[in-house]
Amino acid sequence: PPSDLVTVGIANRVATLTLNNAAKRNALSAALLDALVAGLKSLDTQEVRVVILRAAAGLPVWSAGHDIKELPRGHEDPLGYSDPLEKALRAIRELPVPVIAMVHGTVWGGAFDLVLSCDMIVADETASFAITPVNLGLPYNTTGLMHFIGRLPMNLIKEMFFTAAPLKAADAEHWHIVNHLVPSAELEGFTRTLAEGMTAKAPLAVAVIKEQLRVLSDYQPIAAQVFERIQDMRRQVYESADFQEGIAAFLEKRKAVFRGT
Ligand code: KGA
Repeated sequence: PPSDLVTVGIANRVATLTLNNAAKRNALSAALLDALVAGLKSLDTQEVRVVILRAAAGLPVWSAGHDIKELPRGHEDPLGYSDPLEKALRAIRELPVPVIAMVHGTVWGGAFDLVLSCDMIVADETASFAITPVNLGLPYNTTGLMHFIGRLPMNLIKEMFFTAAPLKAADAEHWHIVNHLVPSAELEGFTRTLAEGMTAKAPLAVAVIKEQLRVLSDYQPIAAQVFERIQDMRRQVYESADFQEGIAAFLEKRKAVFRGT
């Protein structure tokens, strides 16, 4: 059934998917992500040649990231393969047409992974980007880290992950996180022009180049033992008292006190 959490509009072969839950700051709940994936799957990619992913007009928060209330409370991988966020990231990355993230406002946690999983980002001066698992005591997943490694320099990744501090729009432009930084008043027009410029290009070539870039940038052979060691280290983190504390602190609207246990 259509959901009002994500609306879909199509004009001139460009589909616009709009995250539309202002009250919850577009937190990436299972319901919102399922609606996003359903919206993407509903597109006829013969007809639609480009997708724009945006938040509803004027919201100061583009998305608050993973719905923290829906994170499993310990003893379960918080970002497992079947997590709704992971499914949505794959749906965007595997979609055979370009997806442009149009960003007005602040982007948090898993929502940063979401916009980085789009093929390009256009933002305005209100945009900022933060990756925040260390505020929650959450061990980020390996696939997610691969998304960052494929896109950003290692020193920036480390600064962003270790500080959880939002990166301002100008710095995001400096680090090539955004393809274009444009004034707020021009954001929609600029993004639409960029999208429409791709709609007449050869769709088979576009689709296969997108898929080649995905497969090549994801390609990272890793020994089974190494992967299992990383998973075991992650398990110790999501089973820790600190992870419980991180989530509890968010729910109780207070600062977390981490003890390293
Ligand atoms: N999950 C669940 N609910 C959220 C939420 C989230 N990520 N962010 C906001 N909400 C809810 C919040 O509980 C409140 O609900 C409402 O949205 C408005 O939030 O009305 P209620 O029921 O109390 P708030 O905080 O009042 O809005 P604000 O003052 O405008 O502040 C907006 C921000 C975005 C600054 C603030 O809400 C915030 O800091 N949110 C958490 C941002 C964050 O750390 N996200 C990362 C989530 O982790 C994540 O994605 C992963 C996987 N990670 O980092 O590894």
